[in-house]
Amino acid sequence: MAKTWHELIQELQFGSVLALSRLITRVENREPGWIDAMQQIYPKTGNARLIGITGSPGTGKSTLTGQIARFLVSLQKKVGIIAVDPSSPFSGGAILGDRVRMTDVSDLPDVFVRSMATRGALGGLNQSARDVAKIMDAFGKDYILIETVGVGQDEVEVVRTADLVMVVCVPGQGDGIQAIKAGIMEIADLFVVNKADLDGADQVVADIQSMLDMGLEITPAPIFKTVATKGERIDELVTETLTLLQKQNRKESWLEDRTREELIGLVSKEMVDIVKTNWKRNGQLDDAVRKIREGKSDPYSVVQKILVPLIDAFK
Ligand SMILES: Nc1nc2c(ncn2[C@@H]2O[C@H](COP(=O)(O)OP(=O)(O)OP(=O)(O)O)[C@@H](O)[C@H]2O)c(=O)[nH]1
Ligand SMILES: [Mg+2]
Repeated sequence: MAKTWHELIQELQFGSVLALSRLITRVENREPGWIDAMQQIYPKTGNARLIGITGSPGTGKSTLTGQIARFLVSLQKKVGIIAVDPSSPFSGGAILGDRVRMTDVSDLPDVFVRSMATRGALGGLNQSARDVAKIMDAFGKDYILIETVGVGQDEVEVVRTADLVMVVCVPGQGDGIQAIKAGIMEIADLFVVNKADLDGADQVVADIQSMLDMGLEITPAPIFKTVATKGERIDELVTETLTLLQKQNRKESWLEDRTREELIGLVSKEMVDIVKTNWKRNGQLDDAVRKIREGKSDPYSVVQKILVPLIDAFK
């Protein structure tokens, strides 16, 4: 017999990693009852801080994430890692790559690693990542590291909602700084120039610095040179991260915006799902399509018909 939501949530609170893993899967799959479950989980959240780690592909984000986790564990902190993988869950390659590089980390007690595919997240990438983070939070994680490639809009959205955002750059990537400029620069609370063992790291620091100098920030984001593979300067990076988090750089208005966006996102998704499910069940979708094709109706009239009762409900 499969466990009930209630049983899993109880086990989650007793520290069962298996329950944590199962709850995440069920919520990700939007199994019936998931909203009720999240409702019960929500009051147990609020302790964990979310750290977004983003940057171009191959900049060493996973290696860095692993090192940060390791350092946090040495400070007796409990860590969750969400690795958002750009490849499909079925292509395997990149996910396996992440698993391999993070194996030593996930073997550490108090570190829980979860990979998520960019595509195919039933609740949308951003919402699914937030759900996963909340379940980890309720489990008792102190810090949740979210790694995403900073290329697509969806991936940037995911880290944008974190309490602190690290942008990872490397030397020798001609487009390194160029890639950062496109939308990610503004969301960085902290810059990491990783692979500082390679030539040109100081140039990258200088490039970022000059970009920051052009900005209007009163306190520009600090820049750290690291060598993730050797764990160099990870201690300083984490210490500064924790200091920044303690100062709470997010304003109440920002937090309100985040809540507002989440609410609107959830409602739109759920409403569309309800309409789709019912349409399919009662055959109205096929009906409408046929009528439109036969020229007996049009998409606007169909939409209007659905919206009227909704609008009435809000009167
Ligand atoms: N020389 C050098 N190589 C590094 C450093 N950090 C990571 N690497 C190497 O860079 C490669 C990519 O590292 P990952 O940690 O997988 O990078 P990533 O940004 O997570 O990659 P994607 O998730 O595929 O975008 C690996 O071969 C690492 O060993 C570093 O500080 N110096
Ligand atoms: Mg990675």
